[in-house]
Amino acid sequence: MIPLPAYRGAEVGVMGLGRSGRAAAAALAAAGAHLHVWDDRKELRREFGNAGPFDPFGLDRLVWSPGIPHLHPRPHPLAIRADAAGVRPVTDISLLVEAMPGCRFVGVTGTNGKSTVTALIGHALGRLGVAHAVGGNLGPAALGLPALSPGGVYVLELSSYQLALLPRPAFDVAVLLNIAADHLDRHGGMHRYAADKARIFGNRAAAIIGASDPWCRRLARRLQAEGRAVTAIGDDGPALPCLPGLHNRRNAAAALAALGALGIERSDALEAMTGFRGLPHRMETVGEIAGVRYVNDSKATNPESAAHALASFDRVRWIAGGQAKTDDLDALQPWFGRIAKAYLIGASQAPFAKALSGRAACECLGDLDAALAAAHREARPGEVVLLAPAAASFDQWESFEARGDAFREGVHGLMRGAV
Ligand code: UMA
Repeated sequence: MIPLPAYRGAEVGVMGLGRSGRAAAAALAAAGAHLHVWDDRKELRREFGNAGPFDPFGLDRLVWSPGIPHLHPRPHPLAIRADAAGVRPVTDISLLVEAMPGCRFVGVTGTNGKSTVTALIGHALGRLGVAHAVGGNLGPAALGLPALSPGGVYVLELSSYQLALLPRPAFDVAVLLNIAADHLDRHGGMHRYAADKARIFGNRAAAIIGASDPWCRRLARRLQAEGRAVTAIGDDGPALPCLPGLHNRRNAAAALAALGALGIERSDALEAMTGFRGLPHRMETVGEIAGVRYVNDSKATNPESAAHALASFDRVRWIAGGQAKTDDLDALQPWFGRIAKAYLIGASQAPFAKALSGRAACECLGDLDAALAAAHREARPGEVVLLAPAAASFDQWESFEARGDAFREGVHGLMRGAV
């Protein structure tokens, strides 16, 4: 837990009692702050012994959970009251950065790949014996991380929600991997989303930026025009055994650049990165049956991310669909030729079938079990059965993790049956 002595006796509000709010409340209570907590779920308020109304007026600080809208699509009523009271909501990230001034901070964001890059940097620092902690959007929450001695490195995955609430520069090294349409309702459109992502650079961080999309390229040019040193991430990153695909070479290049910005020699960083086993639900090979590989990329919740997955294999039995962020599958256009057949599921199966019509063979199967069974039946040796839904999971699952777990269990069941 992060010590917060500056908050002893302060009046601090904590809005939202999920993972980040709970960690913040625990750290603030341990510091001796006067806590005022709120969550729209009554049972959570009760758990914290708070029965009364929540008034932002007079608060010294208001710690705001990232998932609660403070501007778009509509500000939460308490955000409006906080604004009227002159109290600006911040996230737990700000409190962590203020509390650990002797440490170094690496921030990693991007629409896709940020968890992998965050974990890869953390893995390499561990292999190199550098004191570090990894968390943020990836979890654990910022204020639940251990307190590091001066010189230690916090590697934080940052969501656009967290960045939108960041009042001032926070990071020594900032990585922006890519920008594609996502969470647009929460940011009020693509320009605002890109601007919120750009907040990661502040006015001093060593800037590492992907070069594969126009939003990032434009931002890199702007930072260079301001005289900032910018490292552009190309396609020439190292190929790590557990990270297949071109996009993962870019992810590895970004991690390498971040380690370089921390002063680590390239050869040491490269050696430390090998042995990284990847994260679950991200291009995770879960089994092989009769020459067919089964890959769980349940985290591919938008078409751009699914395109990276399709690009990684020559011939794919593609399981896709769910709660679509868009019915437009044009981001996948270059890779339609790699689809042996698409097995469509969930709420978006009909619009996805329409988008694929005349471009790739497809069938609407309804749910994951039926799609996996059909793909397994029809796959030929050398092909890959790939779960990369290009859509969120919430129409049929609690989370992308639950969806990926079900896929993995299904494959393991097929493997047992195949023995
Ligand atoms: N709540 C309200 N009013 C609302 C909305 C929510 O009171 O209008 C309350 C809920 O009842 C709940 C709490 O707020 O009790 C949830 O807060 P939260 O949504 O901020 O979620 P946390 O549990 O605090 O988790 C957050 C991140 N969640 C989001 O940004 C949505 C977690 O990222 C992160 O791991 C965690 O902090 C620790 O830092 C998850 C995520 O889905 C992985 N992130 C999104 C993504 O990756 O796409 C951005």
